[in-house]
Amino acid sequence: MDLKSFKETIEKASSIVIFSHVNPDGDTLGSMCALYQVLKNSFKKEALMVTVGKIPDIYHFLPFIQNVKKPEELDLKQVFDVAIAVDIAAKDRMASALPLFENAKVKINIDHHKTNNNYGDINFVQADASCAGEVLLDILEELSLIPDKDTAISLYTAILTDTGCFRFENTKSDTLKKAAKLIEYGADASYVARCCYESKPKPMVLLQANSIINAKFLEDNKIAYVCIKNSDMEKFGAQNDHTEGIVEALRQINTTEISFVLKEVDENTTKVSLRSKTADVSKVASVFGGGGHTFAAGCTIRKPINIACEKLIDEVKKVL
Ligand SMILES: [Mn+2]
Repeated sequence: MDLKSFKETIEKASSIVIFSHVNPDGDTLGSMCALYQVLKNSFKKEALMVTVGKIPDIYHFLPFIQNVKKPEELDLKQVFDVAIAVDIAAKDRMASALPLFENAKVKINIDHHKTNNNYGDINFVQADASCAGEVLLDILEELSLIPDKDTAISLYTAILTDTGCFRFENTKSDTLKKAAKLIEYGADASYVARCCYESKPKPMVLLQANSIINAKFLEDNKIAYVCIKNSDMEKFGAQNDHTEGIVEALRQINTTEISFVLKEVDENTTKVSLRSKTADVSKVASVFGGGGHTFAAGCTIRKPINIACEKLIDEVKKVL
């Protein structure tokens, strides 16, 4: 039903905009680039791609990524026929680009977050899918559209990165079958892995090492966390996206049950990433207005980093 209206809506549209979430990752960018190309090749539609925040350098290999625009380059009063959000758990994750989504005549929501409240007119939300890329691949297959090589590379990137190289609990038999299909469609697995995991800028690696050295441990080492201040970032010449991977590195310790990273955005704003092995950290994130998955969640706390840290520790202890 939704699939039929999806197809008809796209066919009728004369203007389409695709959104990835703020501070984009491999899933949201890979899915967006894949969808862009499907619209171009199969529907003959030239869509606009939008993201807020820096695109991490490692994702510059994604086909068509250079076409992605920032909201400040656009007229936010424009009215598009169709707006499509990919990998966006909640509308506010579109940040300053949100007006473009809200103004659109038809809103489509393609996602895999269990906290997604079906905010679109047409919703494809599969909480059991490993990533938004998997949901998109399902849609393409239902429509009998075979991804070309570039589309396959983008979708494979979405699956590879959101499953942490097929290691996380969201890696199901179906996930591997889809990844295998994408390789058949032309995605080069070792090329994508090299781009995503062996192309880190030096400041990122040094910041990670420094963060691990400065990590703190609580509750018999069950909780591992680190506060990253702007002064740490400056010391290594690191950029915002260079904190990625630190929270997972802390979870790798055998005693860690819950890990989290607090990142100073400014004097009164702190960004938080949480990971766990068994505890539900999405509950912690939602206390502060954030969200995500059981074992991977995030939020922003409107407090200085030290105060945010104290409040967070209290909530983390509750779910331990
Ligand atoms: Mn995702």
